[in-house]
Amino acid sequence: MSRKVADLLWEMLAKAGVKRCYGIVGDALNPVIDALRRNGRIDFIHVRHEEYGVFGAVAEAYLTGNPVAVCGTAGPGVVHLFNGLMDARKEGAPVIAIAGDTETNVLDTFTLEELNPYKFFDTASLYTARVVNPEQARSVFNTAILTAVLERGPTVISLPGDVASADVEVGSAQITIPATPVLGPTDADLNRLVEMIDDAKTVAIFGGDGCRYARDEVIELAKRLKAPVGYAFRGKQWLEHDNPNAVGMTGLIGYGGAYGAIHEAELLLLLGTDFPFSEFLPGDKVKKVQIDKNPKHIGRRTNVDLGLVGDIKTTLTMLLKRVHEKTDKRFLEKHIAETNSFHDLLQHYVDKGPGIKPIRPEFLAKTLSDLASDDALFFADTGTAVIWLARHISGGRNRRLFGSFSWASMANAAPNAFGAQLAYPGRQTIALCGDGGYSMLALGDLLTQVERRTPVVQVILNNDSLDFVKIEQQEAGIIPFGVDFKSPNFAKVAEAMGAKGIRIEDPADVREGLAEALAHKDGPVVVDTVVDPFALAMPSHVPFHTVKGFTLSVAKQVLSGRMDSVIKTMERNVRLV
Ligand SMILES: Cc1ncc(C[n+]2csc(CCOP(=O)(O)OP(=O)(O)O)c2C)c(N)n1
Repeated sequence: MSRKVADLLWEMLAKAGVKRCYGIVGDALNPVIDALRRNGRIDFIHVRHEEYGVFGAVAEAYLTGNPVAVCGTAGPGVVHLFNGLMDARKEGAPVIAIAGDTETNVLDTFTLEELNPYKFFDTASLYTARVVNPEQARSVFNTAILTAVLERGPTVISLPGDVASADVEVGSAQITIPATPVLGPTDADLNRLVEMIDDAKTVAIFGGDGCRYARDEVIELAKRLKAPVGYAFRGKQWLEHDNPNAVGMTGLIGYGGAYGAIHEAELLLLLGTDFPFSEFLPGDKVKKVQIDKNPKHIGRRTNVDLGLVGDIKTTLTMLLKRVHEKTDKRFLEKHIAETNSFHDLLQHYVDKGPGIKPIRPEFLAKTLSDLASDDALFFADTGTAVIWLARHISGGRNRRLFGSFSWASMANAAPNAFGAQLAYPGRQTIALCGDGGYSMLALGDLLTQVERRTPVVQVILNNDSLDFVKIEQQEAGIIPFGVDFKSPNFAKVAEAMGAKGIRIEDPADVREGLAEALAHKDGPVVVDTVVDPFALAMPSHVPFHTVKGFTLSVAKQVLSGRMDSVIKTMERNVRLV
């Protein structure tokens, strides 16, 4: 049967489970979008910036597990997809990009908007194809879809307009997606692991996103081994809530007893994590076993004594049948106590929050967590928002916490929440945004949210600065520079754009303002909260170079006449208030 290449594309994508395509149309994409309209099964989400669309798609694809399409037209439109596709790659989200391309009769002539897709997407995409002949189409679409779904990441189909509108002969637009294979370790490695566990007096666990489907198994293993469980940011939502052995996170935004537990254990089990901050992982004093379904993760961040390639659920299910229970609880109790005392410390600015102006972000985040529903979806911008999310937003069996955790792009939270709201209409979707991030990318597409009346709650930490970088600069021992700016009253801007706007300047209004925002169901709401720009967030374990950096920065600030900001940083962080 004959059909246009672009018709075949949407038929196959729809059969593969794609429900939405986010993007902006234009020249090369016009025949593609015309076919999408004819197809009628895929919702086209016209965004104001392609990158916003990809961040929306990443959240949808990550949360649902289904492939999601994005599109941008030849040259500049395609370039705008890139940052989001990097995010999809790092977060493991099946996103399929349809990149408009110049007509085949002018390829490689340096014509207007021409871009070599192979070179350009090389770093981001798991598979990039340029369709220059309709005969390629079925095979290319099949490979792009299967690679995205089974290898969990972005793929790119570069499609010149003339090929998109050409006829193609195919039997049917069938696409068959096999289930992801389940990997398990060998018996020999499993036996070795059991021996190592038996030989160790104390065991700690550190988990990441690979524990997504293995929460119950990890908790059971920890219970049997009396092992404290720490986690990377991507493991927090699976391993923290309702887990009596949870000891928090390590790393730059760490809290609780995780750092101590993984450094003092005789044996550390690294489960489904590619945690990138090697300096927060123990050295050779601690024996380490890493289990991951991706063989490339084994030993990448730290030396390991044993590596097992396997999916965490499958491997732990096998392990639980062989492992011997430990009885000594002292190690676990020590690190739980440490975690509890750190929680008391974290609670300080939450408890004092109602009386402190400008608003403490700790108090804001905790109040938000308390008021949100049990199945809320939370997203945090890269910036201080991730710190407050990690420390003060509680997870739960049905809650989800997501961000640009591995790629760490700014401005992800609002588009993430938008994509999540489209995928789960009516469910509370909450974005904790930086004012830098919000004005970078989110503001224009607030109009998209207004048009779609998506009830996304966007809470902006309005601190007139790139605060996270300000903290980084101080840690590095330099005087903060290039990090201050003036933010508008975002609530007024939002109102002018047709959204609901709430401005909160007084801590006494935090609870009521957030409750009003969460209750608003008729479209987007922007909560502009004026927060303390001097609130510091130190990790539970502060490396020596951080202490040194802060001291140096403070000295330099004093010497360069910035005593006022030094005093404010001190008085707002040493619990004088
Ligand atoms: C696209 C991009 N540009 C720059 C950075 C570096 N960066 C990381 S956090 C941050 C500051 C974010 O500021 P803001 O959104 O205002 O949040 P805050 O930290 O003030 O809460 C910057 C510039 C980045 N991660 N991504």
